[in-house]
Amino acid sequence: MLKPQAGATREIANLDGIWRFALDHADDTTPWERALRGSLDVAVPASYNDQFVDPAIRNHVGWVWYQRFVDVPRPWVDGRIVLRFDAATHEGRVYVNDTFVGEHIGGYTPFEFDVTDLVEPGARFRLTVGVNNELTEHTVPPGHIFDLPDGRRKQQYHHDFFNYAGLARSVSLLHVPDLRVADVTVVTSIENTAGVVDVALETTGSADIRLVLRDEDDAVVAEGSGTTARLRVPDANLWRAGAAYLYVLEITVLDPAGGEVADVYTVNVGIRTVEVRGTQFLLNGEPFYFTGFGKHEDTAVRGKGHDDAYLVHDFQLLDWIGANSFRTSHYPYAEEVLDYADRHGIIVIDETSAVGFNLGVAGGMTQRNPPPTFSPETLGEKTQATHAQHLRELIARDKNHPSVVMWCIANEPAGQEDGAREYFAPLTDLARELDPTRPLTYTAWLMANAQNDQIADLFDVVGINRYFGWYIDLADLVSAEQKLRADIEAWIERFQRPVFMMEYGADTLAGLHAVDAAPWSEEYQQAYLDMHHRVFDDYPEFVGEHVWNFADFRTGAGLHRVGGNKKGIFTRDRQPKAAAHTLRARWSGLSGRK
Ligand code: GCB
Repeated sequence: MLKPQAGATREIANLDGIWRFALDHADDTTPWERALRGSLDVAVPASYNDQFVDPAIRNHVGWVWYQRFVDVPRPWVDGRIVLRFDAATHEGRVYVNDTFVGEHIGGYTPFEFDVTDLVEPGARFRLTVGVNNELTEHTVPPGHIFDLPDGRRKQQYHHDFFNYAGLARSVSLLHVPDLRVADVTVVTSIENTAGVVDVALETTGSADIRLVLRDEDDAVVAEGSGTTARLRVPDANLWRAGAAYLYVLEITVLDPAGGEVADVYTVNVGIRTVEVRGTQFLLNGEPFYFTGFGKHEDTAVRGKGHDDAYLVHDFQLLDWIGANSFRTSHYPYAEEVLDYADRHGIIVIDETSAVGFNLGVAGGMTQRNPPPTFSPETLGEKTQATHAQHLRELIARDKNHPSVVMWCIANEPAGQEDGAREYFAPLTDLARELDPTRPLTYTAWLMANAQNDQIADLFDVVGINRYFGWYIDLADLVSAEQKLRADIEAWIERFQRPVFMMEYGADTLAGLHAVDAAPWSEEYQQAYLDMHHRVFDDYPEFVGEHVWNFADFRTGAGLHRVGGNKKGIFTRDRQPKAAAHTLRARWSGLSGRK
């Protein structure tokens, strides 16, 4: 799905701002038919939970309602009018005045509806959006809802971050031409010093196509025509980590009858290649070593709301600390983040929202006698179909970003359990069919090891999340180091492919110091990281280190969660803990590890 764009043939009316807000009421089954009850207002984009002080709102399980009036610009008489939601977490239902327009399931990918026939240029309409945050056995991520005897409903889930919900990304009304670009796929390759840009286009009707590729100085470097074309850039500037170079592909759609310009759409193109060969991860044919973090979209008050200032600041911190990459744990991030990564040469591992696929874990703790994760009654065909749909939407949205070098299909599934292979094999097949150009990975949890894992060979890169020295061998880094080495060696030996530490970290309370480096102190986090780095450096098959987490973040309630997860290298308000300096010293000198 194309990102909205304003230009010669397209316009955007941004609908962010203050909307009316209400929780769902059992005695009002058609809230979209009139002004929402009550006096609550809410900011968009932002999760709704922490904007209010009422726990009944913060912990609400079910539907909430957003509403505002929208003025349709008078000049929008020709063409189509489209309502676009960058995301509604986890499910959205949209009404224009009294009419139901459509719904979308999946909390982190965009959706849109053509409302041309329902609205009138020059007039206003009432836009009501229902958003549901329920997680069940069939949603991705999964969860379970308990009906308590007193009538309350409680949401349980298996992942370790707060179930923020609402309209956390932008909403807009688009004006697009009838005859337009519907989709575009750009794949790049390198031939000696030339860049090759393969373009495949879909349009809404038959059209003549003109393609122009410009460099950063706006000079034309290649031209072409037709819905599939190969453009060649002699002496191309490659897109590299830390040194992004973006060409701009301008697609002009011409009306075949009169030759008039119907639509113009542009795409940023980074010429680069990605490949896994043996135990190496190659970027532009050269071994690449990832340094960085698993991140979250998480800030105070906004929850998962996208915020441009935090975006800029977080990338500044990545640069300051010497990180070259991050993983969009544990869901697709706002598209603005990927655009920014494209422009600044930060590498992204793009993850689906398949997290908590492990019924043996709840609230971050292992459960006794859990049910099987993969079975017809638990995560079965229905969940798999939803997962496949999420994967399609993720790849459709992000396929053209040069910063995205790998798809992460799931975080910490129960890969050691029976049924895991049957569940994942069709999904890895699907991902390869949708995008044959990018490697695949997933992250293995601590209890899935090289001996019992049933799925790692379906992927190109073995991603492991390891907490030796934290959940295992707390305060005993000597034993932790022995176990870590044994674990890594076993993965390498069995799978003979690149191994990537996707998560390692220790909860740390900023300001807590201990001369004996006791757990939770800043000294322990430093010692823990030092031990890991000593180990990583001994294995040439190791291709990356992503510390868990970039910053402290909010979680559900848990005995071991003191004001959230504190494994951040930065606090939630982005101040460095001592370990930030440890990483900065290491990563600044690491560029030439291989
Ligand atoms: C993990 C999860 C991550 C948690 C982390 C932790 O393995 O992938 O979502 O937050 O551990 O801190 O326990």
